[in-house]
Amino acid sequence: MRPWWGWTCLLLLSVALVTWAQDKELEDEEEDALVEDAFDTEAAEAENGADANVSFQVTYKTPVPTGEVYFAETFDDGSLSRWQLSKTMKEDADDDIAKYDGKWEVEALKENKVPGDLGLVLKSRAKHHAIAAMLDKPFVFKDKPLVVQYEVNFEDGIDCGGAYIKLLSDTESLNLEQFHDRTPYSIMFGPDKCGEDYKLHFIFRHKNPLNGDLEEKHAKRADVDLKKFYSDKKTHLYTLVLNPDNSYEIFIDQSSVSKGNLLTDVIPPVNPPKEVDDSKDRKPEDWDERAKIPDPEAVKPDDWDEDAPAMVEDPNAVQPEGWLDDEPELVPDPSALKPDDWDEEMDGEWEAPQVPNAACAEVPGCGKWKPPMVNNPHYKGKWKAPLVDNPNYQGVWSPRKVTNPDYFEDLYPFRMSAVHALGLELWSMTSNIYFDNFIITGDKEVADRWASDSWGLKRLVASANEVSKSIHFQPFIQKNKSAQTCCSLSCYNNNKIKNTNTKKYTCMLYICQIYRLFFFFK
Ligand SMILES: [Ca+2]
Repeated sequence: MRPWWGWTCLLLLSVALVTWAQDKELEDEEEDALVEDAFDTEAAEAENGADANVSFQVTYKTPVPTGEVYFAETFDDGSLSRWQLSKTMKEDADDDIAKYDGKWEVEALKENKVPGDLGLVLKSRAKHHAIAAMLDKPFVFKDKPLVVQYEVNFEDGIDCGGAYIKLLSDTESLNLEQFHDRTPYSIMFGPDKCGEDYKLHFIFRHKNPLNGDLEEKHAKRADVDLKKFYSDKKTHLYTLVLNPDNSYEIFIDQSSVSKGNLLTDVIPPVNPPKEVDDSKDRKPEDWDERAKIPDPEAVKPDDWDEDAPAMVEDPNAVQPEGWLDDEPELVPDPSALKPDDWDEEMDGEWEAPQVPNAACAEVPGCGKWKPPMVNNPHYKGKWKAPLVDNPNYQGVWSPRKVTNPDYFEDLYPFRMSAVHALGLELWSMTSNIYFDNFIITGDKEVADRWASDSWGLKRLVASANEVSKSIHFQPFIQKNKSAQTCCSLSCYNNNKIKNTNTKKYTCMLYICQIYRLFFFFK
């Protein structure tokens, strides 16, 4: 039975919320639209008796990029028409697994579905997968940043496998039917995990201006624990921003996790050292690398006995009483009989096997008694002179430096090979890796707006479902607009508190807590 004050509280709080909402215009129009859409959809579905397992739903519209993009893909039309499955074989792999025959599907998320939203899902376990699509136009690394962003959800967790993408170089031989592990790429970016090694790759291929060789350069590791992103079965957003000034920054869920510079924060470095060791230089034979030497003036003390043994018989030991010096520990078995087939000529003289002497069973011991051995207090071992600083020490030798014949200086590694396709070439021991909302643009704001229209909705739905599950107030929500509006906004604001109205957030959170209490006592 509900206490009367509960209803009063609810009524007052609802009125307060409505009044407050009328007085204050919401600052973020997008949030408003989202939440109102959420309510409208919810109400409509409640009327239609729609799926009650989805406690929060939003009106989903396939996002449309708002600025110049080189590639954008939502998969929401259910087709892979712009994508090409690889028809080739992986090099250097056993024949039975060399084919890129892993299956891809376009389907909805397994958990926290957003109706109308589909993604690309890697379906096969322990198979090679390869799929790629051409960009609308090549991205040429000149004066615009490269922004590449996409979503990953490890729907079944991840044991060992990758979810990274490759931006394929714009070469004459680029043929997506032949996409494989050696297809030239300019950038590789995204999650990868095996065992306890959690990686977020950012690798680019740099062309040596002297000889044209391409070498992989690996950015330093991210500054955060990646495990939570790969194991929580939620959809996470991965963003790489690469700027013409060679700086780069990597984001997960729009929070920076790593940043650096292509000239200073990659391994191996883009530019080789100006000088290198002279391979012809040899260490002089008389080069003295001994920092310490035995003191040449030290003398062995006269009383130092190098021959004293380390162990001696214990001088204090006393033979235990009852010890039988004249009895052997083993005696011939008196009950043993010579076997009938024993041939003394062939087998030698027969002897009974030895058994423990019965006379020794009740006494401390038999045979000749010896005192136990103990450490010798006079033992000193071989005398060695103490070590002193070597006056002739010359330090550790190293060869002289000479000018590096392979030296070059490339101050613009950003200007890498243009990219013309986006490919996923992956192996995984866990299936159901979900990808969605790929975008390549020259403007981070375009990627951010795209994210708020796509990934932001997914996160809102997932967070709202989580709250709904945790406080069991789904039936209540379906009856009460204020509670849903309140809690949806609170959840949505939870991650945006720094950018939104703190007072509004605090108020809503407070009201939500009251609702929680209300249901606790219900
Ligand atoms: Ca989608």
